[in-house]
Amino acid sequence: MTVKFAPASESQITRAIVAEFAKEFEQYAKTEVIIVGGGPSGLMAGKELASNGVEVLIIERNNYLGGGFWLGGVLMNKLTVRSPAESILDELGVPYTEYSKVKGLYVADAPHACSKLITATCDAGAKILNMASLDDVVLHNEKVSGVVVNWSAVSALPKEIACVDPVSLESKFVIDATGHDASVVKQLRERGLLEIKGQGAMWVERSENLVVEHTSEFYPGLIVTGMAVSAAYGLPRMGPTFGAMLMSGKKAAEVAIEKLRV
Ligand code: 48F
Repeated sequence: MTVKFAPASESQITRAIVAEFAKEFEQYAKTEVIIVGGGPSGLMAGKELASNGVEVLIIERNNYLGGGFWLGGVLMNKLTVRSPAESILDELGVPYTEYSKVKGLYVADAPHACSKLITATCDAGAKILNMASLDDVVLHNEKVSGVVVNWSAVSALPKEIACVDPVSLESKFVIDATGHDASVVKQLRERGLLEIKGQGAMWVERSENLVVEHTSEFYPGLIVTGMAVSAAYGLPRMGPTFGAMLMSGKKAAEVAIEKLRV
């Protein structure tokens, strides 16, 4: 097979990357919703917001999206969801089977599910800033009004050469989807603005319901979703099952949409 690629020089390729990145970064320096964390809850929230016409930017410290959604438990790449969350797998077009010994417990291929969720979120129009880590929050009149971010690589540099100032991005709402870390919530705790309980011990039967129930605006301007909800409210952990992550992401988007309408 002979292929003749379109002509483009090295510098033209560099310019294309810089121009497109700068255009998007400039536009999203001020946006409606910023989601910190691109795991299952953050991606789901991003998909729902973008498909409802909300301008949304997801900030992810890794170069890849998906968080803990690439695997089930330890090294096994089968993930579980409990009814009624299989409806979200249907929505994403992810195949699954019901585990023969437990009614309402479904198993899917984690790489397949994760790729489908990432695709759906990007297709819906959510924008991604990866390799960027939360450094701080923007706080205007006691309301979270954006985030301060730095390139993730900066934190890996020795302190004596890491004098790199971060930049700020403004938004009407920030969603903490950073999982067990609850990084955004912890920024407010460090300033003495709120107390958090820290995650409780494992109890899957209670945890999933409680995470969805407690997905809410935790501080003015800051909505929590996924395992960040557990850390913020001191709820039990749930281990390798993901229904509550997906449903909590959906609810976080609904909370933001309702508040944006006010
Ligand atoms: O950890 P993660 O998958 O959070 P989640 O959406 O889902 C939790 C489950 O994976 C699992 C569980 C229940 O099933 O217990 O653990 O709540 O995804 C969190 C994402 O946030 C990124 C991190 O790299 C991951 O992709 N993240 C965490 N801290 C920061 C961050 C930060 N400071 N800045 C940017 N991204």
